[in-house]
Amino acid sequence: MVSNDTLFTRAQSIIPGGVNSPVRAFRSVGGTPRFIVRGAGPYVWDAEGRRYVDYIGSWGPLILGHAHPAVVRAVQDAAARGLSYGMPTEAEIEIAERVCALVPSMERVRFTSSGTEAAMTAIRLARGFTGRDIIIKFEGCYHGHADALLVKAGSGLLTHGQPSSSGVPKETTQHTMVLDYNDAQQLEDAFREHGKRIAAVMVEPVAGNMNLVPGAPEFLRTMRELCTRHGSTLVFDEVMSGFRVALGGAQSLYGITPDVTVLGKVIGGGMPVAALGGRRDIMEHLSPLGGVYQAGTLSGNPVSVAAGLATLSEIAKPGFYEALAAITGDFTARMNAAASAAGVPFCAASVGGMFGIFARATPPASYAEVMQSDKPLFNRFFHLMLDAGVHFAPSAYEAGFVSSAHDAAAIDFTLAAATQAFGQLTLQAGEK
Ligand code: KE4
Repeated sequence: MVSNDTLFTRAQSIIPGGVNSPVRAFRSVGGTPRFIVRGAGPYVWDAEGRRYVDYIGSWGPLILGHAHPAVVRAVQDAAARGLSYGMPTEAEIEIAERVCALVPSMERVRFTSSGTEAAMTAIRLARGFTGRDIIIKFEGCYHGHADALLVKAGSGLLTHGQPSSSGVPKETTQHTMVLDYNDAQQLEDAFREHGKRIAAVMVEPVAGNMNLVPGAPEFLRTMRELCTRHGSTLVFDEVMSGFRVALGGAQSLYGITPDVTVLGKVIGGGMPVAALGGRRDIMEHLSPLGGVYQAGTLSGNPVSVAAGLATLSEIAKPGFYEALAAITGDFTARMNAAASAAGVPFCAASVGGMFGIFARATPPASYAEVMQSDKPLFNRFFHLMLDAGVHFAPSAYEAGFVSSAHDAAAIDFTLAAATQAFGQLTLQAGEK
């Protein structure tokens, strides 16, 4: 058996930070990432043979749990017929028809291999469709790592954003404005000042990249109304919330119809599938019909699409989301009760199969409130739980995910560990 430490040292000798996506490196929580060798249902096992109840779920895609038999079988069958053609297949038509039937705002859809590609394309499409440049996004929302979206708030309220990453020229972000999430007044002000120059507003309707912060209905309604009035494109980034908070995504919960939706994660069931879709008159500006270019060698890949179709078949079954929301709601309610009983400033909240655990007394409703969380306290909780065999997201600023495979045994195991952890945090606080 090789230890996680040995693997991490070896990984860091050849991969920057030892990981292929930064959040996996545990730099926010400290310690050594667990190198996973297999998953089954709600569990993963690391290189040292330790089992964890998994609440990362590959950051959202694993809504059926790990190695679901129907998904594995679909992938095996597709792979045995060939891995990729770079030529159209009927399966791509089928997944397009299924996704558009489940998300009626999507009259046309184009598939990509990652959410970043889909979000980047949605921005380019909105600019091509409107002939305008300004994009509005919100502090705390993440839409992948395309240059135009790696932007933090500018110095002034309605000034243009500053790059949030080195290597991004400020000319690339000068047309991106970053406002406060859930602040409808700021949005009104921005449209009053720039309205006819705004190509798009891009938002996570239920934000999951600053931990879980649901969009306020008034905020999203104002956004819809302003985009309609000014001819700007409303883009819902539902890469995380799509097929996660409800079968029809957040847009079905709020009853708001965006012009373009970005999807990912669940629609691939763990394989690389993402998509953008929306109004036909907008989508037909995409190449080869229109002048907005977009392409991808493995877009609509048959093996990935097979995983997506198998996943969509399972989640479309009657009662799936009611059961998932019930498991997740019960979990967060019991976490709140355990934290309250221990007298520690923790709380939890959920929307469908997505949840947040916060090191603060009440769930945050804004980025500023998220930033008031007690990060060191969260990190101590994270490691107490990890040592007890429960793997939450290695960051105080990430949402968590429950799958349909999280049965009573997994949830009860988690609550027993959390009760112990909260008790130890209380003891530590008493020793200070
Ligand atoms: P990908 O390029 O990672 O497939 O999707 C980017 C993306 C776009 N939009 C939203 C709302 C997203 O949440 C994401 C990716 N989410 C992160 C989780 N915080 C993926 C995890 C990671 O970066 O490793």
